[in-house]
Amino acid sequence: MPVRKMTDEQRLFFEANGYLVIPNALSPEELETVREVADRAEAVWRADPTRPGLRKPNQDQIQAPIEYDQVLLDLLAHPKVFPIAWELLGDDISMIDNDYFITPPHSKSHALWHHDSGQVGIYHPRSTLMVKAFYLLSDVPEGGGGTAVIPGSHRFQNDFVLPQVENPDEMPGLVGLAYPAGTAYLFTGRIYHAALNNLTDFPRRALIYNYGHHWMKVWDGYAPSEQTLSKAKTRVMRQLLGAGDAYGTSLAGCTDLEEPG
Ligand SMILES: O=C(O)CCC(=O)C(=O)O
Repeated sequence: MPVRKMTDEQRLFFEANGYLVIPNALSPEELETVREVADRAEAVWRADPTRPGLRKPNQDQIQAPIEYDQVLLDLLAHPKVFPIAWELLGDDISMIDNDYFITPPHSKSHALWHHDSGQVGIYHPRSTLMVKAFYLLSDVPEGGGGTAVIPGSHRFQNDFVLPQVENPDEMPGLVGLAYPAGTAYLFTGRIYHAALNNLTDFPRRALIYNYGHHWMKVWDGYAPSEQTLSKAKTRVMRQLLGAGDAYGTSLAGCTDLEEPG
């Protein structure tokens, strides 16, 4: 049976806006499991300051959560979300980086307005170099430190000058991605996005999986370990973890996320 990818409504929405929201991407049972393993990963990371990531007053970044647990690795190919990134990027999709972000209560933005992909020599308004998928592990209300995007800004010309705002919450036209835990959203790396201030009493928790093309280098510090690579048993997962020739590897003809690799 073919892998179900995007509906026409989703294709149109993404094409026009540059992002897409998947309500209830994680079932209540999945959410509970993912939260448990994310908590365990966080405890291991906090107990060992040599583990990679950022420890800042406005952001804890547990780098490469796929290294901590099979469940966090499996999310990279989640059947409700990964096929969408696959359709958007094409058959040469691969993982570029992955993170677990915790935004402390009452903290200022850790990411002002930016694009993720700005490679030279590319006509960005027509290109999709990266697609990032977020899984919310906590409810994110308005003012809760969530991501915001400027819809349609992935099509802005390369020389477009964004208004300069000191406070990212004040960008005209922004759309805040404030949703309940279990929601996933994806956006193209070319859309202007930011993390807003967390004005609430609660941390914001999100897992982030960034996809690009197989011929792109993995972001520094995110190359999977040999141990993680050895856990990749499917064709999809092996490609996502970078196995295979940079230019000749493809998911063309793959109709089953579980096809052995
Ligand atoms: O934390 C967020 O919501 C935004 C993070 C961000 O800007 C990014 O992943 O590029």
